[in-house]
Amino acid sequence: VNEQGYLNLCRHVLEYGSDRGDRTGVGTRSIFGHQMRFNLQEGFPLLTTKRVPFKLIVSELLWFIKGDTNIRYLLQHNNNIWNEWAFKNWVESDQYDGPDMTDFGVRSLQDEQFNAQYQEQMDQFKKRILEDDQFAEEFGHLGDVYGKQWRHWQDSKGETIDQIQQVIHDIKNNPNSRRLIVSAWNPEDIPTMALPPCHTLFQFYVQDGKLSCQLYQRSGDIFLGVPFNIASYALLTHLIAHECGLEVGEFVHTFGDAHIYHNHFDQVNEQLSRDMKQFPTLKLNSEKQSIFDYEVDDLSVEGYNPHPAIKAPVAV
Ligand code: UFP
Repeated sequence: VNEQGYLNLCRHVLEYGSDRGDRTGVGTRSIFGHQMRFNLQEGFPLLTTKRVPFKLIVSELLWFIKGDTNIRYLLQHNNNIWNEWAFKNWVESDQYDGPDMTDFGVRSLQDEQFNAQYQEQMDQFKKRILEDDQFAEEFGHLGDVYGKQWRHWQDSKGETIDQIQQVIHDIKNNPNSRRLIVSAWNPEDIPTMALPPCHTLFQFYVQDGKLSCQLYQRSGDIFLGVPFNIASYALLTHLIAHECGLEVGEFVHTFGDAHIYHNHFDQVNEQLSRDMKQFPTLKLNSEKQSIFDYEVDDLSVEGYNPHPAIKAPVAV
């Protein structure tokens, strides 16, 4: 129950994982293949052994659901989680003429002077995205990330497929289907994506009036990314269940490479030393029916009394 499954995963990886190099240069301890289950009837799976920022999960999910791939909407909601990926495109472009930002992710952790420069460039970048339409159009885009694949998958005839609309239609009309799938993994688009999708594919299952969802996540940063991913898919399941007149069932979270970055070990141990509390309850604005109609303020959690947040550097 609760987040025990998550805490067990942390312990398991620390104890039995293999130390590996990785794309970011930070290094991880990792396992391949794992599954956790959350019964959504027992509360909303927002971790309590550290605070997880629910509002950021809401604005990111609504951004995916809108089919938006530009960070401007996120910045308008004070959500900074995708900034580094857009910033990378900007500083690598011909138009950027500021100080050299090569490998800013690793360097900003190691070099304080560089970090100050980086923060300054990032602040200017965010300001321009918010204030300058043309700049936002050009540099706020992350390429063909989730929003594009979920809502506007480009087919070979030049038409687009709305996978979300389609899966909702199928859940309502053919709940026994074994084909209730949304795929974000589009091999043709991988080269133009800021980050190839970590949550690769998900499938729904309807039984006894309850909607369950299983996610296949190819790569999971257990400390920073996964707590977000759990809450995000739990929320998506609630929204789709509500629209389809179903109760929520389980969220099944399946992993490929599940890893803890070497510079997150202290934080994970701190988290493991804490007692878990009751999961909160999700509140939806009951006037909204379609998942396409929600605004950030329509969604909240009640009874969330977590331990304090724990900071850790993001590997970019
Ligand atoms: N990551 C997550 N969840 C996400 C997301 C990213 O855990 O939703 F967008 C992590 C996984 C990995 C890194 O540590 O980001 C992506 O790197 P790679 O593409 O090399 O797997």
